Amino acid sequence: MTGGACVGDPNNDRYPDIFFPSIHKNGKLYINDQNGAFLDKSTEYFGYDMNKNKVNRGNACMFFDMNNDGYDDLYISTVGHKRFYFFKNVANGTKYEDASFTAGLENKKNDASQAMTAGFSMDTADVDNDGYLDVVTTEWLPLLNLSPRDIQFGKAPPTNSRFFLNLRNETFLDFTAKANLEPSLHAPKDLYFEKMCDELNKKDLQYLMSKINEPYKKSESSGVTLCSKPACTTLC
Ligand SMILES: [Ca+2]
Ligand SMILES: [Ca+2]
Ligand SMILES: [Ca+2]
Repeated sequence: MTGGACVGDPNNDRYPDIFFPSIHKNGKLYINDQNGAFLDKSTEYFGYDMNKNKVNRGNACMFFDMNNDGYDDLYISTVGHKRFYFFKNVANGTKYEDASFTAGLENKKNDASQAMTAGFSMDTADVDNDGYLDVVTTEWLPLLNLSPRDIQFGKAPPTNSRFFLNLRNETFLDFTAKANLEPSLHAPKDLYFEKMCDELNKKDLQYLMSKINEPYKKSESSGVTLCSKPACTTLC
């Protein structure tokens, strides 16, 4: 899915809750009342005035527990904005605080390029088997951010397609290049959907992608081992 709602359990009561991102408004969090209904708890969790756009240009979203405290944290990709949003779950599952920059998940565009985000789907998996979930994000049109001069000199695109390694201290490291996942100038455009998995349980990463009107397929760089020694010795 390129964008849309996500399901998680931010209050850790074992009843699934729903977040709906919004391009033009803040997005809404509905908490399961355990009786077949969902209650809009956006203001309580985010503390924002719904009439003011605090979370701009939301597109896709994903709940995942980045620090294994039992409470799902929330990541939101954006389109046509300067950054993504990452919300840390605090106060025993009753509030979210914007931890985008402290966690290293702001996924900003290259400041010099004046480029805007084009974030699409995201996924999470424990790629290095350290017990902490890692994150992959994708971008709709990675080459939009390049000037003709950038392309001429082969500059790597400052794309929102990133792989973030969880450093187990509530921060993430952009590990895209070291994981051999940096989109190249010849990378497929319109990369819409990704999935990380370990289908053969070989403790490595298969990186799956699809393009418009093409079937879901495994990328040529499948089987990237992210924590082979010695590359990750100091990081994992
Ligand atoms: Ca719940
Ligand atoms: Ca958490
Ligand atoms: Ca991990």
